[in-house]
Amino acid sequence: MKKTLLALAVLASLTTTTASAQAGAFIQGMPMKGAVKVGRGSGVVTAIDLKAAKVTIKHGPIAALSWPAMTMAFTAIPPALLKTVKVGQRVDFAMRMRGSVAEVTAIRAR
Ligand SMILES: [Cu+2]
Repeated sequence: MKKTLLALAVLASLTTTTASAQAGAFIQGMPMKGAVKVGRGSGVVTAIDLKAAKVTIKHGPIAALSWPAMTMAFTAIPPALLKTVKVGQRVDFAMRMRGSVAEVTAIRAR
């Protein structure tokens, strides 16, 4: 939790005034129960489930979360993100772990 707050504080301090206000709202919107960790990764999309709003990515290591390379499913927030990528594409993405739920919050083809 300490690490998360520090990461969010750093994030907020790096943004402009407007973005900083948005980051504040983002933080306030987070449930206080369970740690939220944010990170960035890249990999290849191996599956997209529009109905479940999930994307499976074979991703490389994600340093911010001390994750090794793996293949896993993320929930897309918002689900419309999934309309911008296709199976087989190499992508860069931003993600967060909210408790045990992995979410992709931005994704784009490389
Ligand atoms: Cu993973």
